Amino acid sequence: MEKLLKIAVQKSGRLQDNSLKLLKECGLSFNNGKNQLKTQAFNFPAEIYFLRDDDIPQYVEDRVADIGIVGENVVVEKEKNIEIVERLGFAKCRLSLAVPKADTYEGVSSLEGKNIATSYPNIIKKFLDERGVKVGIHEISGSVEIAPSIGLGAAICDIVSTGSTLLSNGLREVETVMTSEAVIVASPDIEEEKAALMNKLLFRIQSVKKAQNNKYMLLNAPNSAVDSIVKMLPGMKSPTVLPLGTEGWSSIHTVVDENDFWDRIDQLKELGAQGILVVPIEKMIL
Ligand code: PRT
Ligand code: ZN
Repeated sequence: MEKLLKIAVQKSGRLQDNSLKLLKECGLSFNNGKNQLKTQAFNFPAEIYFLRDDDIPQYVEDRVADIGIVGENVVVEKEKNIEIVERLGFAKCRLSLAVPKADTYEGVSSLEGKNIATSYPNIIKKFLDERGVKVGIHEISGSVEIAPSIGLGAAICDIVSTGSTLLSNGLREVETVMTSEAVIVASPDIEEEKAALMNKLLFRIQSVKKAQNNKYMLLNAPNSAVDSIVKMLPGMKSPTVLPLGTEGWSSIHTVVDENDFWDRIDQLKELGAQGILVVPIEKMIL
């Protein structure tokens, strides 16, 4: 029987939508019924397991799952024998220390001897040990932000994204302990056949990621400006230049980096470009 790549994703929560979207963009098609715990892809030798995110590192270490999609914060906290094989760029957040707004804070030493409420005991302990600060750790699994107000700790260490949860609980972020994003993890001892399937999937993921960071750009320009425009738009090899129906004009097609296309557009307009279209790319194979 053909081997299946067993992929663990979060059953429900912040990672689920983007994890499934990514697998679908990589060409995997599968049914994911609401209460399903396991499903098989129709067109790729893969099986998808729906699990609590906290359990994914253990399952991957035990090779119950071959790979998993999980937050880096959970990977670091769980300290399992697994490795990050790809960073996915979604579910970005940071793990931070926060104290009640009115409390004085003059660096981590202000926490000496105090209790910290957190769902990330290993990470925060290591962070403070390295800085020579001794604290008590009060491990709680949720609603960490209310801990100081009910006497469960002088500070908290929790995930922050916009910061509005801290604000509405009267807390102030004082240290970033780590930054995080969704990642793919695998066992360092993954078997050869599974590794081959994993690499096939990773190649597709990289193509999807590249496409997301790039845009396809089309524009019209007077022939006198084509050379200058081509010089500033390297594209994948070099831009495509096609004559337009209107005498003396050309159409230029190229790929631009998402991060700098606004800057490019200003320069292009100065050079006489018109009718600039920027469209998404679905996949990009270099
Ligand atoms: O049920 P299961 O155990 O699978 O899920 P979960 O409840 O443990 O995790 P979930 O779905 O909340 O988060 C999964 C992962 O998403 C986390 O491990 C992070 O890697 C990532 N992530 C990204 C976040 C956030 N952003 C986030 N904002 N995880 C949690 N939060 C929470 C945070 O705990 C706090 O309560 O949102 C609140 C803060 O948000 P802001 O925007 O108010 O700062
Ligand atoms: Zn969880």
